[in-house]
Amino acid sequence: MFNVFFNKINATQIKIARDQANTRGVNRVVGSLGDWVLNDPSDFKNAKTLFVWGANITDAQMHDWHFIAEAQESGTKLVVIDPVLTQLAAKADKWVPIQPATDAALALSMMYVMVSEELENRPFLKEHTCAPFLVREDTGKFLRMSDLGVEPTVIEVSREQVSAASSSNKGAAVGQGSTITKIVDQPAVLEFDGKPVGADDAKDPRLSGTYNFNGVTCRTAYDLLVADIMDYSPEAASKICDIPADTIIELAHMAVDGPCIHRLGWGSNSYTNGVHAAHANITMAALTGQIGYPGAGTGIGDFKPCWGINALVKGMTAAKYPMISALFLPEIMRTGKYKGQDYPIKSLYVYSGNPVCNQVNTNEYLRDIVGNLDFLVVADYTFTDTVKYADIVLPAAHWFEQQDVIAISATQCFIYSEKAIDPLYESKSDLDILRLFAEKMGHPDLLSLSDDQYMAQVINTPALEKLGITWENVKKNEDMYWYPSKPWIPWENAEFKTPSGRMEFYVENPTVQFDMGQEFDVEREHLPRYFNPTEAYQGSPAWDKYKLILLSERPRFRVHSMWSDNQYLRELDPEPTIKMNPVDAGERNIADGDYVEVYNDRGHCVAKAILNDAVRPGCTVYPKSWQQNQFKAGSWSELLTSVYDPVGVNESYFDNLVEIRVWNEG
Ligand SMILES: Nc1nc2c(c(=O)[nH]1)N[C@H]1C(S)=C(S)[C@@H](COP(=O)(O)OP(=O)(O)OC[C@H]3O[C@@H](n4cnc5c(=O)[nH]c(N)nc54)[C@H](O)[C@@H]3O)O[C@H]1N2
Ligand SMILES: Nc1nc2c(c(=O)[nH]1)N[C@H]1C(S)=C(S)[C@@H](COP(=O)(O)OP(=O)(O)OC[C@H]3O[C@@H](n4cnc5c(=O)[nH]c(N)nc54)[C@H](O)[C@@H]3O)O[C@H]1N2
Ligand SMILES: [Mo]
Repeated sequence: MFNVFFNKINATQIKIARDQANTRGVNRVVGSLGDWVLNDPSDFKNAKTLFVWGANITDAQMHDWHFIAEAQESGTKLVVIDPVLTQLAAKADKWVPIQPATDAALALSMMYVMVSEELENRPFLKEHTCAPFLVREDTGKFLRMSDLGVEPTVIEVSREQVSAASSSNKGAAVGQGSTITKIVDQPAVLEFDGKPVGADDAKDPRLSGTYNFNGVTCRTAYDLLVADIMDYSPEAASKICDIPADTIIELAHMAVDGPCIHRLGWGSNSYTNGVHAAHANITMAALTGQIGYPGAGTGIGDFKPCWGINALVKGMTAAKYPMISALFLPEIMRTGKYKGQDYPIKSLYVYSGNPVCNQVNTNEYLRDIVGNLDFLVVADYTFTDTVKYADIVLPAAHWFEQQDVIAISATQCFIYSEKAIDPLYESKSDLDILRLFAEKMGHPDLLSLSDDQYMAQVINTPALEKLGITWENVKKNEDMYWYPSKPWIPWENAEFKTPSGRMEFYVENPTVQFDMGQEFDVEREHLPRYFNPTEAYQGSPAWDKYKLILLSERPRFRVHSMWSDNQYLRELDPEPTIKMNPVDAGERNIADGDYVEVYNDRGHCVAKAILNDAVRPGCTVYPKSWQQNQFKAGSWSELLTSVYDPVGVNESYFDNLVEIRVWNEG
């Protein structure tokens, strides 16, 4: 409904810049079935080992925890890679307290062990990955059969075939109608006898080898990967990751002895090298072949694509202006320009978000964005940090005050959320608010259907009706599953959504997660690599003044800032706190329970110190999303950098250094 309204009035929409780096790193290797997909958690028990990289499932994905507990009971080993001894890490068979922002180095080193001990899965590499593809040294692109004088073939495939089987994803699709014309120009590989042939025609392609094409050296993608990996012996990576070399070797052996699942959270995602951590991780699956069958997979979260919903409700028109990433907004507001053109943004409508509390660099946000607006409107049902700066506050109805359907992707389920009471006082549902706007802004018929009619338009599609799911049935049954028969496993039969249909750990044409014309180093992006993040490492430019890495955790008793004003929950969790290692506290004469000031060049805040060995020395952790009026001074987001990686276009919540000192009121 927001799209219907905003597109009609030619508004520019803001693209959130979170949870993006992981997505880029994984999807550029396997293609996309949607963001953040992984084997259904009920499949975890089929894994011999479950690796959890940077996720705190007991606190942040509570609905998944019992699946892990049950998997452990049935023999699955749990390995948790996290700088903090979280609740989840405490339950693990093995906790690996990694130095922050070094996950890519660990994964590269695990691959070093696999390759040097010849543990890699060669049949899988040859058949289902780009490993044997020849890469041209001059262009960085795959050598194609057309380079060798073989005419591309043109094939016709039916549209149904395309959607049914992702293997027919090979080649570029053109045209409309019931069939699609595909031009297939195969990447060249070296056949066992050394002759170049099309990848899918080779009997036994070589993983290693060099080919001279008119004076241009071409090497296999596998050789290029191995050359990269060779810098990361367990001894070398041990220094970067602060993990014993023996542990790295042990982890590599566990990762080879499958089936195993690697579940990535948002830990490594929150640094400017996060894309490569995810890219390195999924490349391990290319080496082991452990993906796409029960107990085997690599991915983020546990989302499943929610197929069959219709987004084109009555009144929907195309957007006139492209979306803008939240991370580009400060610059656009400072200069009034976007891509060299005048782009004067005068007003901002905020709903279902609390950016002053949750986005990075609050002082910049307030100065450059809020400070350059003529008009800020916020629709919310609580008095948030963002509401404080609004010119007009619209009291939105709570979800208890309206009916809705929640498509819970994690559980493959539509849940009917019934209206409990009528909206109190002047509050209105978001849709009713938009209806009033539309009327006053000259579009009285824009949102003319009833709430029920819109719901029916969204849900009553042929695809869902086949499963017996209709709006009427969802209302009656209260919850309905769209995948009732078996746990979902992405990439079954090793059919990937890349141009070649294989895992392309060598990325031929790197692209950015959100394109606003920004420049990036294409050469760096072809393969997974380790490099320093921006700030959160010893020796970074900020290191002279600030020596503690600032991490956050999900608040146990809130969802972000939601429920922060709930008095019962505040009895359990009354005020902002920060955990630090007793060694770091001792050096700063900080005692348990002291109020401390956490600060850097960007801002500061005051919180209660909790001394805790669970945090690595050099790291600190705070539960996120307290609101400004709950601090004695400042707020967490003031401390966070707005620097971002142009490829991931993601907020860097953990890529920050701070110092901490005892705070005396006044
Ligand atoms: N209770 C509650 N649950 C929530 C939310 C909430 O607000 N409250 N928010 C929800 C949302 S929107 C999201 S996106 C998810 C995110 O949930 P998670 O995926 O769990 O993400 P984070 O809490 O950001 O961080 C996960 C872990 O990464 C670790 N970490 C930090 N740096 C690194 C690193 O360099 N390497 C590794 N390996 N680990 C690192 C942190 O110590 C932390 O334990 O949680 C959701 N669940
Ligand atoms: N330091 C740090 N900061 C982070 C992160 C981190 O790891 N560390 N993680 C980031 C991540 S992953 C996320 S997802 C963001 C979350 O950031 P936000 O999306 O800003 O999270 P919330 O605080 O949940 O804000 C939701 C707001 O919408 C309101 N609301 C709820 N339902 C409705 C509705 O139906 N209509 C309207 N109009 N309003 C409604 C709520 O009252 C609340 O004020 O935080 C990010 N910020
Ligand atoms: Mo999130």
